[in-house]
Amino acid sequence: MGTFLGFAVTATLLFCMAQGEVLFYDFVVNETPIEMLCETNRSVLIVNGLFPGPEIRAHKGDTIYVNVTNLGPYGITIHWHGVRQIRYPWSDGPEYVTQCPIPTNSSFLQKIKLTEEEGTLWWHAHSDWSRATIHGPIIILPVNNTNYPYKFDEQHTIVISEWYARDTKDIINEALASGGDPDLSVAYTINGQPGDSYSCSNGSAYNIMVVQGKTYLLRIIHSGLNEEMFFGIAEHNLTVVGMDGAYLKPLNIEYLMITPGQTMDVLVTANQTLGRYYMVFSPFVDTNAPSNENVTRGIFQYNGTYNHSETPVLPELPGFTNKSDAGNFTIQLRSLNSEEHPSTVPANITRNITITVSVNQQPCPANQTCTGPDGSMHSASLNNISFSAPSISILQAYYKVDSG
Ligand SMILES: [Cu+2]
Repeated sequence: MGTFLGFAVTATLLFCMAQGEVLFYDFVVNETPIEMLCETNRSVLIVNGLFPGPEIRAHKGDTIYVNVTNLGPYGITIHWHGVRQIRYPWSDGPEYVTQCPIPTNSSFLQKIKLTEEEGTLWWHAHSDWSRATIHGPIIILPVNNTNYPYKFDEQHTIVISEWYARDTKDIINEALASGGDPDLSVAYTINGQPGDSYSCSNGSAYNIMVVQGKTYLLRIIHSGLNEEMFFGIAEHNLTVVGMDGAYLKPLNIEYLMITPGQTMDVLVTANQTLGRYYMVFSPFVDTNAPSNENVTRGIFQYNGTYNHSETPVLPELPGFTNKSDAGNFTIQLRSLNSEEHPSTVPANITRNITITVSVNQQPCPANQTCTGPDGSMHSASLNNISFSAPSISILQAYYKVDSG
């Protein structure tokens, strides 16, 4: 009887976990004026008037419906980055791959099926470079009655973004037409704030107020398009405990390196003298391509009585081109692989696939001027095959069109 009851209880628990809650969100995409770097009335495409956009907060196993209304001037889609969308690819977001863009002045109900993900992920537009300003966090909490595999007192979300001086659709369209390098970003921002290393941004750096002795979970999301970034907080060690919606073996380090699209969950304990300490994102550049070598700074600020007007302490981060420090960080990352959070990577390899990613040069078409290397056009490829988006969704065509 005891065994039978035990089985019944376990089965019920599993059933509850698999079901999860159903949550609803409304996203309205619209051109909205934003104040940034001395400019006060430039409009950019954002969601619900927010940059970064609104947070989705759910539990593992929940199902989320997001009604996306596009009031912008061109079609967009929203992608749920890192959500596996197991057996439900229909509203995953990549434009012309799983769905067509949502046209101007219309809505589409997108479904997000959370299954194995737990930790921090993010959502972003998946049309051209619209993701530069259309993005926000997805926070996935442990199922009720289960715990984080680590302890903390408070949590904060940190979204690092790249800011461009012009409309990002114009930038990418011009680069594609000319075959040259797209414009560089002009600033990096932490939660929409470039911080005090830029003019016009004094006094508006992103601040985390901390209490001595407490431990903070920082959910870091790199929503940028191009540059990898080093991150550190002056005089504080970081413990990386999660990445891309999965737990890691705790890794204690002085700095981390995060790539565009990645998310990292990091613990930091306020265990230093009362004061103000810079948290800095600084680019890591491993190619000869031009890059924005600015940094962005926020402040990790202790509560209490001390001289608040003293300049905050700066962290020592690896230099822009320091490949070995970048590699030394990445090579230490390991999945948690505990009893509660097993690693389910297949161990029996039956087939090897080699994929070569390259940026090639194509000859400039006749009667055209190209601005790529030696007057050519840049052209990216996988195994020397390039891709240009069709005008219908590949997934829908595959399932719903008989021929052609
Ligand atoms: Cu993505």
